Amino acid sequence: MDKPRVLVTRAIFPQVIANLAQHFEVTSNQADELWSPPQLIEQLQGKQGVFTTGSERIDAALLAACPELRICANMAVGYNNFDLEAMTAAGVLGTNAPDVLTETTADFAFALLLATARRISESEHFLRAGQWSRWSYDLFAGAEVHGSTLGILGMGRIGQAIARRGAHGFGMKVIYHNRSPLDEATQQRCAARYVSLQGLLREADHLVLVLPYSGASHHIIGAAELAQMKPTATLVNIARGGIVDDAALAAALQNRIIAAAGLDVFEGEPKVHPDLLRVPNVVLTPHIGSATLATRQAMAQLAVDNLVGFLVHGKPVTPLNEVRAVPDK
Ligand code: 8YV
Repeated sequence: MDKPRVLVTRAIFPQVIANLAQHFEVTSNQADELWSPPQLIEQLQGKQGVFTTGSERIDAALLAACPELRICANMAVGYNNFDLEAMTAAGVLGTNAPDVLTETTADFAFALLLATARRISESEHFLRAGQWSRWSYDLFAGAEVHGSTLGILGMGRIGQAIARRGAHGFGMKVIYHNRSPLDEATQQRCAARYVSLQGLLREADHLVLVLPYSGASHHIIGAAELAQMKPTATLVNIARGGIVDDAALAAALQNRIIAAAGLDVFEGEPKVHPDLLRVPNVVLTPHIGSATLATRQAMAQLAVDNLVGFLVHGKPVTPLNEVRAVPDK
């Protein structure tokens, strides 16, 4: 029997291609060309599976043009690039890559929080520019992290891992808002208290955004929400661009409505709102929250395991929707 055919949309660890090649006829993109939607459709012709990153949009138009496609395996925990409803309707499975990146991403949230609160990027730019001539009592004086109030919007696995670091590592008071409160045992493990969104905005010294992007979370932090935060507060977004209204945030940073922000994700990335590039009190990183080699390897391997699990054994590891297993289709 012919091997199923799988497309890998972006450059990836050579070992991943080798692992896939044991089970599939693989078309890879090790040249890392950026394909337009029509180019992606063209590449997908005759393929049963696709290894995607968070950047490729899988929607009804693509699915209609790729009738042989059975599974899209995302090398990302977030899957807002998938129209899951359209995928289910088309009988196409979606899988994501949860758990393997939780602790690494929570580490990064703290790195960004600390860099933002303690003004690390801003002060390094100052030093590199040769502007450091003497010590002074308030030189890059920032906000306290230990003992402060950590607010978390979105209390899934990564939010909880951030809460544990804040409460047990930095002695922070942790408050959170989520669609629904956590069960009592989980809440205790995180030493976290559920509050309303308004309470979160008003009480947090450092607010970290870790919620999935959807129509409901689009611009959930805009000018009105920023105005409710403390003028000394910092905002950290490691979730998705579009959750924050970047233009409103740049204005709030410029006008010192809040003290500082740390952003790993942007609306329309890799483009960054030009006003954010102009304000000094923001730390900007290029979507590297999960970027350690070990974690990226684990995420990629989970996508491989999902492709093999589904297309070869009829049983994916981390499915997002329910579709009939391949042999029955
Ligand atoms: C990925 C992420 O690096 O997992 C996610 O949801 O945002 C990142 O860890 C990115 O989506 C590329 O796949």
